Amino acid sequence: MTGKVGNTVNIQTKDIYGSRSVSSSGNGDKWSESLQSVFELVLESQGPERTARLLEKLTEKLRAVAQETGRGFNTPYVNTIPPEQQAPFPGNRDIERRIKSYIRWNAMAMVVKANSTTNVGGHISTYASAATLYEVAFNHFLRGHTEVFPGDLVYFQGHAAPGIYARAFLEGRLDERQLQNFRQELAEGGGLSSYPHPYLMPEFWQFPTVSMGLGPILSLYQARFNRYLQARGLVTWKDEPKLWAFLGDGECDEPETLGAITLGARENLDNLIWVINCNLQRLDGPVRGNGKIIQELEGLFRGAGWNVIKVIWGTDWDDLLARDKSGLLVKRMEEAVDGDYQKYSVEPGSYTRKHFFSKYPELLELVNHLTDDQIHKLLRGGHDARKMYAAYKAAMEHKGRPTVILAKTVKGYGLGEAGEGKNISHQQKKMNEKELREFRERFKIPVSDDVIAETPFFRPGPDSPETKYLFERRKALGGFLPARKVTAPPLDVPKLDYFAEFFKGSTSEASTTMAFVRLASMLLRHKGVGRQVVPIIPDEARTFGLDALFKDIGIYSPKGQLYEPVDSKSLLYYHEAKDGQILEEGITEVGSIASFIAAGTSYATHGVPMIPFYIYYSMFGPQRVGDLFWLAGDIRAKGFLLGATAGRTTLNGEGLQHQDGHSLLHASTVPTLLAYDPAFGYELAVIIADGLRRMFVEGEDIFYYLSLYNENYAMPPMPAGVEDGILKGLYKFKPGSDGKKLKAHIFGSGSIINSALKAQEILAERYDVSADVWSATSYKLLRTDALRCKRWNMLHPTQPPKKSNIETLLAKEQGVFVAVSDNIRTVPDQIAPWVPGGLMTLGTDGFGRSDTRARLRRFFEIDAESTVIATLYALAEKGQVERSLVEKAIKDLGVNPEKIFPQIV
Ligand SMILES: Cc1ncc(C[n+]2csc(CCOP(=O)(O)OP(=O)(O)O)c2C)c(N)n1
Ligand SMILES: [Mg+2]
Repeated sequence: MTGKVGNTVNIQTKDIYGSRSVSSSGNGDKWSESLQSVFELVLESQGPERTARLLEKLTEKLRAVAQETGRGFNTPYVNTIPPEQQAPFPGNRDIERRIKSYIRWNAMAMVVKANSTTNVGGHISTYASAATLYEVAFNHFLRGHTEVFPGDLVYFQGHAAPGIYARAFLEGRLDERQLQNFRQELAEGGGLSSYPHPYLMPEFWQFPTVSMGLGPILSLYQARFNRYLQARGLVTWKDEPKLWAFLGDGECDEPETLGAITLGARENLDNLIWVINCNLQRLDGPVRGNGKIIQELEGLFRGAGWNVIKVIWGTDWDDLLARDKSGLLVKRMEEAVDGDYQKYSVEPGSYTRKHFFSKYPELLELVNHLTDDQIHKLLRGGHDARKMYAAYKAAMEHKGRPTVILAKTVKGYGLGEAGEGKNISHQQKKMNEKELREFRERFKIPVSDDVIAETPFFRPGPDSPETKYLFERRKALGGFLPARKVTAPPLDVPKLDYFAEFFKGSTSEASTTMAFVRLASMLLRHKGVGRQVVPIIPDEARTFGLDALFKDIGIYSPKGQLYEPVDSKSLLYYHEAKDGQILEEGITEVGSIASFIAAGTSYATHGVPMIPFYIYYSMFGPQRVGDLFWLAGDIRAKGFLLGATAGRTTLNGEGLQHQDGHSLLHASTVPTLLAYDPAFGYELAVIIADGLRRMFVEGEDIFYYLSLYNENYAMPPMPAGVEDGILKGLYKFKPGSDGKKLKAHIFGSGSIINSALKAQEILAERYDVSADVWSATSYKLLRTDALRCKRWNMLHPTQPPKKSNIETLLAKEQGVFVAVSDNIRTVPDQIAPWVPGGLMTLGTDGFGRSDTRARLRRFFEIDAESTVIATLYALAEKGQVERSLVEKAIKDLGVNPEKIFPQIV
C-alpha cells in the first residue's frame, strides 16, 4: 500500500509539472512522456469534453488513494501564459519605460513634497509597485470616451491615486499647482483629493475605491448593470466597454471583494477584468507570509468560474525555466512562501542565491552565469511590460467569463532603502536626499543635484518623443482617462397630479409600504420614465408585496427562464426574462446597494439616467452596509432607498435583530441623502414626485431615504397647502379642538403618528388640552436648514437675522411641544434647539423585543397613553398644570411608573 501511495505521489507530481516533471525514481521524464502521448491520443479520438470527464474521473481515483492532492483548483506557481503563447509587445519599450519613470518620479515627488511642509500623508509604495500594471493598460488597452464608444470603466486602486495624477500631469490635464496641492484641497486655488472621489473631483474621478473592497464589488455589479442596460435596449453599443478594476492583494481579505465573485461567472461577465496587484504586502506586513496569496486567489477565482491569468515571473525567468529539465525550479518556486519572496526583494542577490537557488545543486548551477546583481534584478511578472501586455490581451479576448489577472510585484518597487519590499513601505511618505538621488539614478530622471532636495516635478517638453508617444497612444485609444462626463438629458418625470389618487385618501386600511407599491406600479407605467425605473430587491419582494410586479415586468436574468416555474399556473408567477426590469439580487444587501449605485450613476457613467428604487428591510440598510451609503453620496448617486419594515415597534414580532429605530439617524449622516419618515400615502407621493424633479430634471446630485412601515390604517386625504411643509420636514396635519384651557403640539412621524392622533383625543376629552398634531416628515432637513441659518446669522451678526423653517413654522404657536417617534429619541431631538420652550421627546431607545405592537409601544413609551403623560408632564414643567395631575394620569391610563428604561447604558 505504501509503495502504491508513493507511486501515486510521483504520478501526481509529474501530472502537475508536465514536461518539467520531477520524480524520486529518476525516470520522471519517461513517465511524463508516456502520459502525454496517452493524453494526446485520448484527446484526438474523444474530443476535449470527454477527455476532461475522463481526467476528472482519474483525479477522483487519485484523491481516493492519496487522500488529498493538496492542489484544489491550482496550477503550478508559474505564468499561465507560456512564452511560446505570449502575444508580442507592440509598443516602444524604451519610450514607455521613460514615460513610466517620469510618472513614478512625479507620483513620489507629490507625496514627498506635500509631507515636507505638512502632515497630510499620501502613499508612494502602492503606485510604485503598480506602475507597469497601469502604464501598459494606459498605453494599449484602456479606451476613452468618444462619440461612438462610451469608454471603458476603470476602478483605480485608491492608494495608487498619486500615479494617476502624475500621468494626468504628463498629459497636461493637471498643472503643477494642482500636484503641489496634493491632499490640500482647501489651499488657495484648490488641490487634489487624497483618493478617487467623484464628489470632490467630479470631472476627473468616476469611481470611489479607497474603502477597501468597495471598488471590486461595485465593478462586479456595474459590469452586470451594463449587461442589463443592453438587454433592456436602453443602450446599444457597437463595442461593449470593458470594466477594469485594479485592486490590492490585501484588499482581497475584505468580504466585499470576494464575496460575490460567483456572479461574474454565473452571468458570463466577460466585460470584466480584475487586475490584482500581488505585491505580497498590505499595510502592516505580508498578506500571506506563510503561504501564497497568488495561489490562494487562483483557487478561489477558478472555483468561482473565472478565467485566471497568473503573471508571476518576468521574461528573465523564461530562460531559466526553459533550461531547467529537472523540474526543480518550479518545485523551488512552489516551496518558497510569500514571506521568503518578500525577503528576496529586500536582500541582495547573494541572499537569493544562497537561500533560494542553492537548496538544490542543480538550481545553483542554473544561475551560475548570473551575478548577484543580476539575480537581484530578475524581474517579477508585474514589472514586466511584455508579460503584462500578453495577459491584458488574453483577458480582452477571453469570452464567456470574467478574467482576473494575478500580477506579482514588489511593494515600493524602486524605492530602494527608503522602503522597497519593507514592512514599513506602505507608510513611507518621506525620502532623504540620498534616497532621492538613488531613485533618480535608477529611473534616469533628468533632475539636477542642486534642486533634487526640492523634489521638483518633471514633465518632458511638448515635442519630446515621450509626450508625442503618450498623446499618440491616448488618441488611438479614444482620449484620456479617468474622466467623468455628465451628458444625461433631463427626464420627462410625472408631475405631482399624476399621483392624484393618493390625495383623496382611502377608507380601506393600507400601509405606507402598500402605498409605495401602488406608486411604483404607477411609475412603471408612466410613459416618460417607466422604462427608466429599476426596482431592486434583496429577496424580500413578497414581504413588501412587490411580487405582484414579477409577472408584469419580469426579473432580469441573462439566461431568461430555462425552467417552468412551480407557480406557472398562478396569475403572479415567478417570471425571469432576458429583458426583465427587476433586479432580484438574492440575499445580499451589499450587492443590492452596489446595483443601486450602478443604476443611480448611470446618468454620469453612460449618459442614460436610470431611477433606482431599492427596497429592503430597513434594519439591514446603513447599519449593515453604511460604507456603501456613504460611497453613494461620494459617487453622486441618485435614486430612492426605501427602508421598509421600519420602526422598532411597528415591525412587531421579529425582535431585536430586525426592529430598526435608528436608520434615519444613520441616513442623516450622509451629506447628500435626504432622509424622510412619511406617515401617509400622499406624503410619499409628494416626496417622490419632487425627488424625481430635483434629481432628474434639475440635475441635483442627491438621493433619498424613505422609511416605509407595514402597519395598516386608513390613509387620510391630503389637507390643502401642505406640500411645501411635507418637503421641508414639518406641517400641521390635524389642529386640536378649540375652546380648551391648555395648548400643546405633538409631532408624529411614520405610522406612530397614530399615537399622536389618539393622544390628541384623550388630551381633549380627559385633560382639557387642545393638541395640534403635526406630521414631521424629516427632522434631518429641518435641522440642516436651522443650522444653516444659525451659522449665517453668526457670521453676519449685524444684518437682519434669517429665520429657519422650523422657527418660522413654530413662531406663533403657544403651548408645549412633544415629539413621538418609532425611532430613537435622537431622531426628533435633532430639532430641539429651535423648538420654543424645548422639546419633550418620546422614542424607542434600546433593543427591540418580539411582542405585539400594543405591548411594544407601551414598553418603549410611545403609545397614545405615554404620549398623553409626556404632554401633561411638559405642561407641568411649565407650571401650567399641577404635577399631581400627571401622577393621576399615570394611574388612570394604567402606566407602570417603575417599569424599566430600555436603553441600557
Ligand atoms: C475598509 C478599509 N480598511 C482599511 C483601510 C486602510 N488601508 C489602506 S491601504 C491598506 C493596505 C492595502 O493593502 P493592499 O490591498 O495589499 O494594497 P497595496 O498598497 O499593497 O497595493 C489598508 C489596510 C482602508 N483603506 N479601507
Ligand atoms: Mg498589497
